[in-house]
Amino acid sequence: MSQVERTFSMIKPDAVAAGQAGRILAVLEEAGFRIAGMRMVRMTQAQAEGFYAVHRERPFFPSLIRFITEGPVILLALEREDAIRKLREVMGATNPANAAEGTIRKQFAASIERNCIHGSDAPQTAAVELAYWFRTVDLV
Ligand code: FUP
Repeated sequence: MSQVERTFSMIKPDAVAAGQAGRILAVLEEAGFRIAGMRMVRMTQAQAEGFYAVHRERPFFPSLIRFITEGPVILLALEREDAIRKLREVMGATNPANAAEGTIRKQFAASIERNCIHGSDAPQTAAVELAYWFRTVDLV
């Protein structure tokens, strides 16, 4: 049985700068996600490096940090039945070239790096990422 859970999402700087944040939020709401927390931040280098720490040895890490700090992002705590799996489904594949029709990345993303949205990939990651950006008492 699926149950209501929370996941972490982020509308990335490319989509915010392109004025696509509202349309992405509409897709998420239409997919049944309830917004339990929302905040706009311009990440510092240190915040970005901490958030993406699992990728720090990867060749794309410096470029990823440059991208994610280039402008503001919208941090989201999203709630739904089976939220983690469902968010990954509506986001589409990491590389928009491989993303299915109708997914957010297919519609709005330009490349594997500038891919418009983040979503936690597992319950443990969701817990860590939510706690990184939101205080539990601020989620409604
Ligand atoms: P995802 O969970 O779909 O966001 O994808 P990953 O965890 O594999 O990657 C995290 C982020 O690293 C991606 F959103 C974009 C970036 N990335 C690159 O820039 N280049 C790559 O080759 C792979 C990932």
